[in-house]
Parts: sequence; C-alpha cells; structure tokens
Amino acid sequence: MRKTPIRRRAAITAAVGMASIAVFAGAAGASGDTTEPPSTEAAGTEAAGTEAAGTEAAGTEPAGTEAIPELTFPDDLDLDLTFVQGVIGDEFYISMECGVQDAAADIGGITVDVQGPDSFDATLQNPILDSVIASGPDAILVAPNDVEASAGPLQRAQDEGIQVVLVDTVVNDESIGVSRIASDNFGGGVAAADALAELIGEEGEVMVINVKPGISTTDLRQQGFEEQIATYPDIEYIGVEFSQNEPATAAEIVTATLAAHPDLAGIFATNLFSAQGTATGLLQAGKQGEVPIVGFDAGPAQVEQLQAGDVQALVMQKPYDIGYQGVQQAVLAVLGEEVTPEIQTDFVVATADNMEDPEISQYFYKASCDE
Ligand code: T6T
Repeated sequence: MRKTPIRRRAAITAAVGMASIAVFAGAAGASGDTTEPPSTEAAGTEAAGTEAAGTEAAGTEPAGTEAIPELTFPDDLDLDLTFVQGVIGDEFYISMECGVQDAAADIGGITVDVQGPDSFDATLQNPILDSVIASGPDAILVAPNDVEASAGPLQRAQDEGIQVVLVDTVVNDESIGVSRIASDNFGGGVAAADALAELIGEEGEVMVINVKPGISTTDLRQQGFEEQIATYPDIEYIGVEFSQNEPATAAEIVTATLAAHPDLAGIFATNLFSAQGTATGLLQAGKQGEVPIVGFDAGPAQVEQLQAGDVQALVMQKPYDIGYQGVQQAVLAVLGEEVTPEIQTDFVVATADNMEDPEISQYFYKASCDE
C-alpha cells in the first residue's frame, strides 16, 4: 500500500484562511475546509474527513479546518484520468492542474490527460467531454461550464461507467458526480461584501460584475454578496452586470456604469477575468484607487493590480487543494472505496497590507506548475 505524502502546507493553510478572513468578515470566518460524510450535515458544518474510508487524521489543523487527508492507495494502480478544465489558460485551473499532477504522482500509476475549452462555454466544453468519454478513461475530473447544459455529457459518462468528480463548478442534477469539491463560494461572496463595505466606509453605491448566469460558483458568490451587502443600511446595491468572462467586456461595463453613476463607490468582481477587466476599466477612467474593487481569484495580473493599488482586496481560492483532493476522490471511486460526496475548501483574502507575507502569497495562482 502506498500513502500519499502531503506536499502542501496543511496547518498553515487553514490558519491563514481563518485569520485573514477575520480581518474583513466575521461571517466568512466560518469558512474553513470542510469535508462532509454522506448526507449527515449541512454544508460547512462539520470537518469529517477522518471518518471516510481509507483516511487518516492529519491531526495538526486548528478546530473547524481541515487539510488534504492522507489516504492510502494500492501501489499497483494503472488508471487513466482526464481533467477537463472550465477554460484553458486560466491560472485558477492551471493551479488546480498542479494539484492534479502532484496527486497523481504521489499516488502513482495514474496517467493524466488535461483538456479544456477556449472559452467558458458549455457549447465548446460539451464536445470535448464527448470525445473524452469516447476515449474511455477510468475517471473524469471536470469543472462543468453550466449548471444545466453540462449535465447531458456527464450523465453519459456515468452511464458508461466512468467515475465523474466535479471540481470547482457543479451541475444542478445532484445524481451527477461521485464527489463534488469546491470553495465556499457563498461565503466568499459574503466576505467580499464585508471587505467592500469596510473599504467604502459602509456607504455609497456598489455593483457586481459577474461572469454569466448558470455558473454555479459565480452565481453563489453573487448571492452571498447580495445577501450580505443588504445588511448595510447606507450602501445601495445598484445591481449586477455580466462580463461573459472577457476582461474587455468588464472594462466596458465599468465605463458605462461610471457614466450613469459617477458616484459609484465600489465594485465586487466575481472572478479572475472580471476583476482584471474591472481594474482596467477604472484605470482607463482615471479612477483607479478611487473606486475600490474587491475581486475573486489571484492570477498574476490581479496580483500586480493589487500591488499597484488598482485593486484593494482579492478573495483567493485554493485550486491546488481542489485538484489534489479531486484525484484522491476519483481513485477511491474507481477502486470502489467509499468517497466523500462533498468537500468544501476555504479561501484567503489578500490585501496590499498582507500580500508580502509568505503565508498569504503562497496562495497566489500559478501561470505554470514549474514556477
Ligand atoms: O473563479 C474561478 C472559478 O472558481 C470559477 O468557477 C470560474 O472562474 C475562475 O476560473 C477564475 O477565472
């Protein structure tokens, strides 16, 4: 039997998540990694990874948080796994791929193939899924592009006996995916609302720049933000606009919104490309630093914008952990072992004040696994 060595920074990971979030948001402080046993507790209520078959307690994490569990696997595996990214060239999925590749190397006997669409669009991702299914891997790790439109091919994969693990995004049909591993996206939206409220002195007009409706993760971030921002009596939420995952579109939205709302006080941008374009839009309007932006994700361009003062806070996910645990769950499923149906990973908020701290900067996303 082979044990997966834990390459990552387990205890620090969890502690940083809790501490840094507390700076901005009590509500988000509850968002430690949680791993749920089958249908026992509501999301985010219990860390139960040590109860799952084949797991061992790491035993080093603060209460309420959890590291990647240390699992034991046979040393004679021979498995094919395909990772289908939400979109190629996105540092979030590149960092997730690093976790996938490391887990596969640690477990051994796993061949990994990585594919993804050129845009975050189910009409592009579904044909890729169909050809992956035709190639007959043992398992597919996938970030489905749409809560409804992605369900068909994933159902076909399951019908073919392929183990499907959902990483990051999910589909509405709960019968799809033996395991679902994602950030606390609702909690991240809540944290973003609190961070933005603090940055604007809890008053003024704010908006959301989201990707497009039908993406489970960003829908939840918007929802968390909207519910939390409504608790600030002097903040007026003027609504959401959609960037279609195009930085240029996000920048255009900023220009148009500033024309109609010259006193716009702050913006929450729900993902990497939306945030990147939002900052560019403010820069073009000469309003960088004047209208605070809280963005989700931390690709290299966003980190530069944070450093430059063009963005004030980044809610960073842990894509590496999602990918690593995705492989663990996929292998358990292929082996017929008990899987963990839902795993929630936490997030860390980076600001100009804390971004030099290695305990924060370790979560910046990678443009390549060789970095
Ligand atoms: O925010 C991530 C991911 O979680 C989301 O589902 C789609 O956008 C990203 O990939 C960032 O671009």
